Amino acid sequence: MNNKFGLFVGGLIVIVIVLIIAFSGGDMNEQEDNMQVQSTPAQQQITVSEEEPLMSESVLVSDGQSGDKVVVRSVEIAGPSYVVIHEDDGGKPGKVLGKSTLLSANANNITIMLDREIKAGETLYAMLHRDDGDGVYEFPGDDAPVKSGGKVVLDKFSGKGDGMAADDMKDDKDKEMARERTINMVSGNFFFSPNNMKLVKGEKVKINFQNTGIHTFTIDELGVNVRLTGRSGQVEFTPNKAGKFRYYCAIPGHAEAGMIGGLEVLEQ
Ligand SMILES: [Cu+2]
Repeated sequence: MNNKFGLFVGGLIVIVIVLIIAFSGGDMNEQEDNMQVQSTPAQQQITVSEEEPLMSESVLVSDGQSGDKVVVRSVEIAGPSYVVIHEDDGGKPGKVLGKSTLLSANANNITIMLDREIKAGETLYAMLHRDDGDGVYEFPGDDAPVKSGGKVVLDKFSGKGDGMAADDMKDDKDKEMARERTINMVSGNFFFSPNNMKLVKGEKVKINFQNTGIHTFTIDELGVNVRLTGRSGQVEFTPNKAGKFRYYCAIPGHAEAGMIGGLEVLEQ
C-alpha cells in the first residue's frame, strides 16, 4: 500500500516536473526546490471573429474556343496573378497549355496563346495562379492556385464543339457537363459572398451554397427564386438573356441589409 502510494506521489512529481519544464523552457533547478507549479500568466487569447472576406476573384472563358489561343472574357483578381490554361486529365486540370502575362488588375478579353490547337469539344480549364512577388510564373513552385472558399478559382470551358470529340460524347448530359460552370457562394445574415458574378448567356451555372439562416436566392429577370434554408444547397440555372441584373434575398428587409449582389450576363 505504502509502496503504491509512494509510486503514485513519485509519478505526480514527475508529471509536475515535466509540466514545469514545458512551461518554463528550462531552468528547472530552482523550481525543483520549491516544487510549485508557477502559474504562467494566462495568455490573453484574442479571437478575432472575422467574416470571411468578400472574395470575388473569378475567371471566365466562353465555350467554343478554337485555334491555338483562348480568349478570357473576364478576370477579377485581388493580387498579381496569371491565368493558366490547363488541359483535361481525367476530369481535372492537367498539363499547362499556356498562360497569360502577369496581370495586376481586373481585365477583360485577354488572349492567351497555347502550345497547340484546341481539339473540337475538348474540355479545358482556366485557373488563377497568384504571383509570389517576382513576376515570373513558377508552378509547381510558389505561384499557387488562388483559392476562394477552400476551392481553386477556375473556369471549365470547351473547345468548339463541331468535331469528333463532341460527337463522341455519349449523350446530352455529357455535353451539359462540359459546359457547366461552378460557383461557390456563402450566404448568411446579411450577405452573399461573392457579391458579384459574371456568367455567359446559354451556359449553365451550378452555384454551391454554404448557408446560414433562412434566405432566398432570387434573380427576377432570369426567373430564379430559390429558398435557402439548410447549411448547404445547390442552385442550377442557365441564364437566357444577357445584361446587368442583381441577385438578392427576397425575404423582407434582407436585401436592404446587404443580401444583394451584381450579376452580369455576357453575350456568348
Ligand atoms: Cu435573406
